[in-house]
Amino acid sequence: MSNDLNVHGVLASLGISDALLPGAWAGSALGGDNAGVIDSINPADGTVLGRVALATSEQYEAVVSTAQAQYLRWRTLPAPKRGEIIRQMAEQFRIHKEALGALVSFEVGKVRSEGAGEVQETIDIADFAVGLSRQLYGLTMHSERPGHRMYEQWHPLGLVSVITAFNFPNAVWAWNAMIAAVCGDGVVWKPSLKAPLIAIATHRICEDVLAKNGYSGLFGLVIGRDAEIGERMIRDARFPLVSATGSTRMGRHVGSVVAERFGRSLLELGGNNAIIVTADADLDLALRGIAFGAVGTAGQRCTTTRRIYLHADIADTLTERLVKCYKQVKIGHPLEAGTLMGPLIDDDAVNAYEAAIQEAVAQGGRVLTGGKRVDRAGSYVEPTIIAMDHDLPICQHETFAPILYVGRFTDLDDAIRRQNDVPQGLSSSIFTTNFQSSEQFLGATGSDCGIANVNIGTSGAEIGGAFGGEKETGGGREAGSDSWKAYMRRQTCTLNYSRDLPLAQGITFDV
Ligand code: UN1
Repeated sequence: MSNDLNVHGVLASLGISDALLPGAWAGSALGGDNAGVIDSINPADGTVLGRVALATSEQYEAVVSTAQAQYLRWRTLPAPKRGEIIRQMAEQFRIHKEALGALVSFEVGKVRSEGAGEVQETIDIADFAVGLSRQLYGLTMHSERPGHRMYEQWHPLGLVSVITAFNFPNAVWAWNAMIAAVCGDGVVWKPSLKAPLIAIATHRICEDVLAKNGYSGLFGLVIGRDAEIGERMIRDARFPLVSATGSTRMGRHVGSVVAERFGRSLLELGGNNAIIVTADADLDLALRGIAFGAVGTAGQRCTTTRRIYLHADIADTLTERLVKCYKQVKIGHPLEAGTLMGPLIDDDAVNAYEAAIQEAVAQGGRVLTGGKRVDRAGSYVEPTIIAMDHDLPICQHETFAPILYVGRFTDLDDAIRRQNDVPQGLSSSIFTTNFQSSEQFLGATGSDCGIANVNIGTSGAEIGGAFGGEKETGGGREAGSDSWKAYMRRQTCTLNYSRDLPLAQGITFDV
C-alpha cells in the first residue's frame, strides 16, 4: 500500500470488499442468516466504513466446533513446528503493517504512528511466540524417594476464547492468540462491535497462513452481541480459558460465570494509573512521559495516565509547562500528518467525558485547560487538566477519555498511599533521580500495581514483560515473561525406576 488515505483502498489491499461482511468465520466466512447488521463507524467523521452481519447461534456453533476439531490435531504438532507457522503469520503482519495500521486509524481513530505501533506489537508478540516455541520449559525436582524421578510438563489447554475491547483491536487479540497457538491451543475471538473490520482483516491474514499449513479454522471469529454470543461463549465449557479485556463491570460478570463452571479467566480490566513526580525529577522527561501517557490514544488506553501527584516544590512549574504543552497538542484527523490526538471512539465517550468534567468541577476540581467538546464533525474533545486540592471522589473511577487530575504532595509516603488508594491496580510510574525514592516506589510497600515504572510513563509497555494488574484490574497476565503458563495445563509427573515402592512422607503400608 502506498500513501493511500482512502478507506476503500486500505480495505481492498487487505482483501476486504465494502459490501456486507460476514461476522462468523470458521476459517472462511459462514454465509446464511444473520442476527442483525451493524455499521462500522469512522469516529473521525461519523461516516460508515463498512457493514457487518452479526453471527447467529448456529454460526457460533460451527465456528467453535471447527476450532475444536482443528485444536485436536494442532495440539499434537510439536511446539517448534507450531512456532514455524506463527513465524509465517509474523511475516504476513509485517507485509500488511501499513494497511492494517491505517485501518486501526480509520476504525478506532488512533493517530497514524499509534495505529502502526499497534500492529508492531502484534509482530513483536508473534516473534516472541516463535522463540517461545522452543522454550516451553517445565522444572525437574529431586524426589524424596530413592530411584524416583520427578518433573513437571506443560500440555495444551484446549480452546481459548478471546474477548477484546475497541482500543487495542489488533494487538490485544494477538497477545492472546499468538501465545495460545504456540501453546497448542485453538482460539475463538469475539471482538468489540466498534472494531469489526480490523478483526476481519486480522483473522483473514492468519487464516491464510493456517489454511496453507492445513489448519484452517484453528482460529475462529464471531462478531456478535454480548448478550447473545458473549454470554454463550463464557458459559461454554469447551473454553477452559476465557481471556477478556474491558470494563471492570464486564470482567466481574465474566469472572463469576467462568468460575462457576471451574473454567479459568484471564481478566485485563480498568486502569486508573498515576505518575508521581518528586522534587529532584528531570522535569523534561516527566513532561513528555505525562503528556504521552495522558493524551496518547486520546486517553483511551487502559494504561493511560489519569492522575499525577507533583511535589509541591515543582508543582507550579510543571503544571504550567503541562498546560502550555496541552494547548499545543494538534487535534485532528488521525491520518493527517502532525496530528497528535484523534477523536474519541464515539459520542457516548464524549458524553462520559463531559459528565466526568462536570462532576469533577462540582467536587471542587478546577479546569486548567481543555474541558470541552471540539466543534467539528466527529467525536473530538480537548485534552483536559483538572487541578485538585484533595483527591476527588471521581478520581476513583476510570473515565476512558483524556482527563488528567493533578494533585500535589510533600511527603513521598503520602503520594504513594494516594496513588494506591483506588480500586484499580494496573500501571504506575515515578519520575525521580533519587535512588531511595525509586526503590521505595518499587519496594513491597510501594506501588501496588502490576506495572511499576521509573522515569517512563504508565503506558506503552513492551510485550516482553507480563502485562496486567491487581485489584479490580482483574489479576490476569498476558503477553511476555511466563504469561504463557495460563494457556497450558501443568502436569506433575513422578516416575519410579526402582524395584521398591517407598511411600512419600515416610509412611509404611505393608500389605
Ligand atoms: C490496553 O489499553 O488495553 O502498554 C493495552 C500499553 C500498550 C497496551 C495497552 N502496550 O499502553
